[in-house]
Amino acid sequence: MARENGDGGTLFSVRMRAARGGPHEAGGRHVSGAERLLPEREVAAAVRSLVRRAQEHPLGAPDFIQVTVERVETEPVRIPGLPVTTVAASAPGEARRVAAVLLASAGVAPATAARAIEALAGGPGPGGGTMRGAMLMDAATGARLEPDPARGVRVTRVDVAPEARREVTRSLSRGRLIGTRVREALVLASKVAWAGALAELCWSDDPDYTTGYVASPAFGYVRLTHLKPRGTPLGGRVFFLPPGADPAPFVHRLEAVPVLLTGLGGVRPPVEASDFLKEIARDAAVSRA
Ligand code: WAQ
Ligand code: MG
Repeated sequence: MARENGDGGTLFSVRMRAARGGPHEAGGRHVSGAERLLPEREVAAAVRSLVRRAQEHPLGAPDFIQVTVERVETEPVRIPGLPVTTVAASAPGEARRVAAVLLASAGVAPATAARAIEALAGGPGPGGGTMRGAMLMDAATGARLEPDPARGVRVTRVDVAPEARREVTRSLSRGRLIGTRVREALVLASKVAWAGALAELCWSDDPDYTTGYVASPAFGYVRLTHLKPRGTPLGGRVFFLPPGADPAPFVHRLEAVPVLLTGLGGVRPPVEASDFLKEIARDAAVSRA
């Protein structure tokens, strides 16, 4: 039975994926993807805008675009968004040091964090390409747990709640975070944290987008400038699971349970990487005391 959301209408999941050189499952390179969760009256406009986004992608025009529109049959879970911090790093070396420290503080073993960074830098897909979805890693052992290592796990059925959009846009633009990219990444990361990941690591496969992030329920969504070198077409996402966790229920939550963000956890002014590292060390000393 379809349920009404707070906005009075049935929700639809709208998903787009685009590839070049054939469909993904025939070996095409992933170009662009996106997911929305919307009231019915907004579906047609969203489809148009996602098709246009795929066609105008900086990685080059796709020759395969698939858009799926599907009614969501269950009531969405409403969750708050993660708080946002921006850490200004000077180069990938420094940004990745901060990422490693944050991942360790969230319970990811240092060797696992190093393996994740290497996988993203080298191309996480089989043969060193990109993936359409995310890798899953056991935080302790670094073992890859995604059922399909070529595709990865795709987070879908998530969006900002219609009634929270205005406030989310306002908070992000007050923090000088304009555009859909940051918002979509924050929405995704908030669902991943809610679903039970200890942490997430991400940077884009878009050659010119070099800011990435580490997120966790413990410290929120921490953006890191220069997490990847400019010009490389490799990137992706890693979701770290608690040691020994079964990936199946986690994947089910990410793909099948509809989630709406009810707001944002705050946006902090940017902080220099060196100051941020001191801050983390201080907090760690306090919690040990
Ligand atoms: N579920 C799982 N993995 C995904 C999804 C999804 N819905 N969407 C993208 N990915 C994976 C996939 O492997 C992509 O190749 C990779 O992530 C990168 O996707 O605060 O733009 O859309 O300034 O290129 C982060 C920082 C930007 C934003 C990330 O990723 C900020 C970005 P992209
Ligand atoms: Mg991309």
